[in-house]
Amino acid sequence: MSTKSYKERAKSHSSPCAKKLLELMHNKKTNLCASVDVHTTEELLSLVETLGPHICLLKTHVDILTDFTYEGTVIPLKKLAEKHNFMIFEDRKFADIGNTVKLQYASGVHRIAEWADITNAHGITGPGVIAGLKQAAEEASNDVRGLLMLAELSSKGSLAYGEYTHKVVEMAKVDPSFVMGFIAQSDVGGREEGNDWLIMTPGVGLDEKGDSLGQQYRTVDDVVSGSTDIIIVGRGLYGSGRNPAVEGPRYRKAGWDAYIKRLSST
Ligand code: 5BU
Repeated sequence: MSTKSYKERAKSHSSPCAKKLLELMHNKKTNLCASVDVHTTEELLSLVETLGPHICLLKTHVDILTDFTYEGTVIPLKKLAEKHNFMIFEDRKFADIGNTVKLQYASGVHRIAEWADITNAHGITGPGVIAGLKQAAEEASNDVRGLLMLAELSSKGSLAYGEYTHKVVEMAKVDPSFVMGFIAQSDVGGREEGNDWLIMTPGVGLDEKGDSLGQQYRTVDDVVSGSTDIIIVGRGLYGSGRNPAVEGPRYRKAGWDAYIKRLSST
């Protein structure tokens, strides 16, 4: 777990993308990432307009959208990101050989490398996945790009633990300027060489314990007092019966208070 402030960590981070995100978090006073999994661009943009002021990061799954277009979806999303000052993380979970992920990241209808500040990948295929994605990022955009490696998952029965998690953390060390951290549920380590990995944690909910398809929720305090730098919250913000205008500030406050508590406990 890092006990330093986001501001301090921004100064010395090896990843330009992590630096940018940490500065944003410090300035905006939020460690909340909203995960907005909806069917239409209209729903997405409307939720982002409401949640935008409270988040440091928006997590998307653009392959869920039935009406995705670059012009109709990405351009307005980027405008909202500028207006409300947040970054964008496409949760694509790449998992193929380097050459294929390079093509998938840059091409197709989504052209993720052109617009998403951050994406993520499984380590199952080996370090070529990192090299392939990095090449695509460099060719597609002059903006900073960051990669999160999937070290642990929130779902029941996940096979990503123990030796597998350890090997993914070792793999990340091949490129600490592009790999900015991990999707994880705990402090996965790997800081011995001075790498200051960011830990982002999904499966966070203040009211539910899980869903009927294996999702497991932990509280904001539980994860942030452990090692989580950024909380990823989806249905807790906009699920049925929830008012995003109320839940946005509620999760933001919970996340920030837990971070301040962690800082003052050191
Ligand atoms: P939820 O509505 O808060 O359950 O949504 C969680 C989001 O995080 C959803 O988009 C998942 O795809 C994503 N997720 C996750 O829940 N657990 C994981 O371990 C990983 C991603 Br990796």
